[in-house]
Amino acid sequence: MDEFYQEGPALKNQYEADFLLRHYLRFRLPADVVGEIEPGLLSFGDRVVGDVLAMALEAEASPPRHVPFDPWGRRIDSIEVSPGWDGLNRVSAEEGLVAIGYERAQGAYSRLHQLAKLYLFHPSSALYSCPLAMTDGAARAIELHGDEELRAGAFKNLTSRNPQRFWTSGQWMTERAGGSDVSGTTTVARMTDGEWRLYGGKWFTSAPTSQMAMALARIDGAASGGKGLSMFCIEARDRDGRLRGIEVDRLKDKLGTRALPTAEIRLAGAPARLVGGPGGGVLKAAPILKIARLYNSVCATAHFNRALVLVKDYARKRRAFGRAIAEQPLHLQTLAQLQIEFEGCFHLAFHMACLLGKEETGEATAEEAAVSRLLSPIVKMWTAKQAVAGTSEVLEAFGGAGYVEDTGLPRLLRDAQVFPIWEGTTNVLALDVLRALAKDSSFEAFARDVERRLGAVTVESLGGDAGRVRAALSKVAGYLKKADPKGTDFSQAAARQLAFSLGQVFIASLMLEFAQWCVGRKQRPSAEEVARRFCARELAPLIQPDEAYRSATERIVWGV
Ligand code: MFK
Repeated sequence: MDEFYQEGPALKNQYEADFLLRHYLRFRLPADVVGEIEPGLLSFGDRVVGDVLAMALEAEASPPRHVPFDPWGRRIDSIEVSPGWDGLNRVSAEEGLVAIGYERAQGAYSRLHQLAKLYLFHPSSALYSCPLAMTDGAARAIELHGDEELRAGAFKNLTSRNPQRFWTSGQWMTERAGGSDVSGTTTVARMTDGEWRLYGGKWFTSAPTSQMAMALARIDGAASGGKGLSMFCIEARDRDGRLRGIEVDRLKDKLGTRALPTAEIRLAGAPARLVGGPGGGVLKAAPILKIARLYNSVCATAHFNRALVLVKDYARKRRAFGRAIAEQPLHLQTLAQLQIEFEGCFHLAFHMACLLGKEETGEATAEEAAVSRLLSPIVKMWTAKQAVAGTSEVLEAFGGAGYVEDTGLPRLLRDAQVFPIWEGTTNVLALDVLRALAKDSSFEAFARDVERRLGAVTVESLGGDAGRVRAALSKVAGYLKKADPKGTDFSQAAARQLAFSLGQVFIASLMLEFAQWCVGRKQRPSAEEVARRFCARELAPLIQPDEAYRSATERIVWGV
C-alpha cells in the first residue's frame, strides 16, 4: 500500500519572490536608486534562505545560557550564545544592516533601503533584529546628542560594516516598577571621581551581550517624573569583555524570542557617560523610541509576510476534498483576506520608513514631521496587532501541522506575540496618539496629507473608494472637534478606536495611491482590488464614551 507523505512549505529567494516589495521600491524610488540597491537585495534574498536561516535555526536550537560564576567561584555573569547567534552579528555588520541608515548613500531613501534589508533579514534572524533596533536607536541618539568622543568612538562602532569593529547596544529603560511608566525610573546616577556611575535595577534588558547600552537614570537630587531623568551611555565591558559594575541576576524565560537573551540586571556602579546634558531624558530618548518602534513595525510586517509565504506555498501542495486547498473557495478567500491585511501593514511600515529618511536628512517639511510624529505610534500598534492575528490565522490554515513544534510553525506565533509588547503596548501607544494630537496641529497635517493623496486618485474605478475614505476622515475630524485631545478619561477610553480609525484611513489612502500608480503602469493588477476591499470596511469605528457609557463599561467588566 502506498503511504502518503505531505510535502512541507518551501522558501525561495525572498527578494526575487516578493513582487509587492519589488513594485513598491519602483513606486517610491528613482530608477537609478533601484538599479543601485537591487543587486544587494537580490543576493541578500538568497542569503536569508541559505546561510542566514541556518544560523537562526542553530541559535533557536541552542538558546543562550547564563553562567553566573567561574569554576573557582568568581562572579563572571557570562552569557553564552551559540555560534549561530554570533554569525548573525557578523552578517548584520557585513550587510550594513545598521550602517546603511547612517552612510546615507541614497540620501533620504537610505532608510527605505536599509529597512527593506531588515524586512528580508528579520524572519530568518531568530530576532537578531531586536539588538539591531536598539543599536540603531543608540546610534541616532549619539548622532543627535553625543559629544565628540562618543561620535568618534561608540557611534563609529555601532555603524561599522567591519564585524571586528561592529558593536551592538542595549536599551535599558524598563524597571520593575513599570515598563510603560518610564517616569518612575529609580536608577540613580552619581558622580564619583569625575565619572558618572549608575545604581539600580533594570528588569528587561535584551541583548545583554552588547558592548554598550543607552539607559535612563535620575541624577542624585534631580526632580521626580520623566523630566528629571537623564540619558546615559554605558560602556558595559572592559577590554577583556568583562562587565563593568553590572551583575546579571538571571535570563528571562520567555514565551518566544528564545534565541534572544533578555536579562534582569543590577547596575552596581556601572560607569556611564551623560548624553546631551542633564535632564530631558524622555525627550532625548524619543528618537530612539521612534526608530525602535519602526523596527518593530517592519519586523512585524516581515514576520506576517513569512507566515503568508509559507501558507500560500503549502496551499498549492496540500490536497483535501479532491483538490488543492488553494482551489477551495473558502480557503482562497481566507488567504486573500490575510494578504489584504498584510499589504496594509506593508504600506504603513514602509511609508514610515520614507518619512524617517526625510526627517533625518532634513528633507521633511514641517507638515511631514507632524504626520510622522502622529503616525509613529499608530504604525507600530497596527502592524503588531495584525501580525499576531495574521500569524494565528496562518497556523490554523496549516491545520494540525500548525500546532506541531518540529514544523517550526508554532514558533511563529510565539514570536509574533512580542510585537504588541516590545516598545510599548497597544494602549500605551494609543495614549501616545492623544499626546501627539494635542501638539503641533498634527491632525490638520494628517488630514491634508490624506486629502492630497485622495485628490490625486484619477482612476475612475477608484473614485467611490476615495469618497469613502474622505467620509471616514471627516467622521474622525468631527469626533476630534468635540473630543478633548488632552486625554480626559473619556477620550482615553476611546483612544484605541481613534488610533485604529486614523490608521485605517491612512492605509486606505496609501493603498489608493499605490493602486493608482500600478494601474498607470499596468503593474500589479491586484493592488486595485486590495485597495477596494480595504476601503469597503468600516474605516472609522469610533466610540464616544460619556458618563453612562463609562458606568455601563464598569458593569460589563465587573458584572455588578
Ligand atoms: C524583541 C524582543 C524583546 C523581548 C522581550 C521584551 C518585553 C518587553 C519589555 C519592555 O518593557 S519594552 C518597553 C516598553 N515600554 C515603552 O516602550 C515605553 C512606553 N512608554 C511611553 O512610550 C511613554 O509614553 C513615554 C515614556 C515616552 C512618556 O513618558 P512620560 O514620562 O509620561 O513623558 P512625557 O512627560 O509625556 O513626555 C516628555 C517629553 O517627551 C514631552 O516633550 P515636552 O517636554 O517638549 O513636552 C513629550 O512630548 C515627549 N515625548 C513623549 N513621547 C514622545 C515624545 N516625543 C516624541 N515622540 C514620542 N513618542
